[in-house]
Amino acid sequence: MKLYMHPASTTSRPVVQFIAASSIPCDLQVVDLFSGEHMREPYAAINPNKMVPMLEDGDFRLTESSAILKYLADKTGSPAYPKDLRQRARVNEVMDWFNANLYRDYGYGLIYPQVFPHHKRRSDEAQTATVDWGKERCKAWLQVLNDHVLGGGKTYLCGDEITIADYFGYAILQVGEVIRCDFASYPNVARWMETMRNQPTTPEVYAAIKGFADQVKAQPFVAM
Ligand SMILES: N[C@@H](CCC(=O)N[C@@H](CS)C(=O)NCC(=O)O)C(=O)O
Repeated sequence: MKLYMHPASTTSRPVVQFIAASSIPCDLQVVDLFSGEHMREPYAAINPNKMVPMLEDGDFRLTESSAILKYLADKTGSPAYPKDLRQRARVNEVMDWFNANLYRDYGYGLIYPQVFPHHKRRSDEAQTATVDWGKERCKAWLQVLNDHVLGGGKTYLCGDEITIADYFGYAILQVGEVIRCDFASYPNVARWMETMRNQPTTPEVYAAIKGFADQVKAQPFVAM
């Protein structure tokens, strides 16, 4: 198998970390997002989304980080994607929650417009409104994550065992380190982030984004 990815890509990281943590035999092929390799042939022809990650397993190609995690977990019989109907439904629910709810307001509302020039709004007024809206929405999502998803003393998002939802959710929330988000007001979230930060595979998989955070550490940001 081959995973087309980039180390600086939020959505590549959970897949790369799951592959590393589960010792899944899979080649990692970097698609250079910075030089626009994903927009050119041959990559653009095999992935019309022109995005990473994409998995290739023989003649089967799969995009969407969440779907790739589920495929790899099923293919390898990983306990990180439980077979029990309700446990699996919970993992699916949490992954969809991160993807559809938190990521929209946190990534595309609060963080990316401040960090990436092509996400910045055209006027100061629109930029401020976007970032403020994102921050307000994130307060509500983080409270849900803290009180409900991670409530009841759970170690991981779906119980006491790590699941693919943890790799997925951590990759999304960790991006906030670039704008220096502080989760102290959400103690269950802060504790879970620390648990994920301490996974043996985290330092290597997250090295590129940490390097980027260092590069922008003097820039002022609106953060949580
Ligand atoms: N929903 C997709 C999103 C993939 C995505 O946004 N990939 C970004 C990197 S994190 C990308 O390839 N961006 C290239 C571009 O927008 O030009 C997934 O979860 O895999």
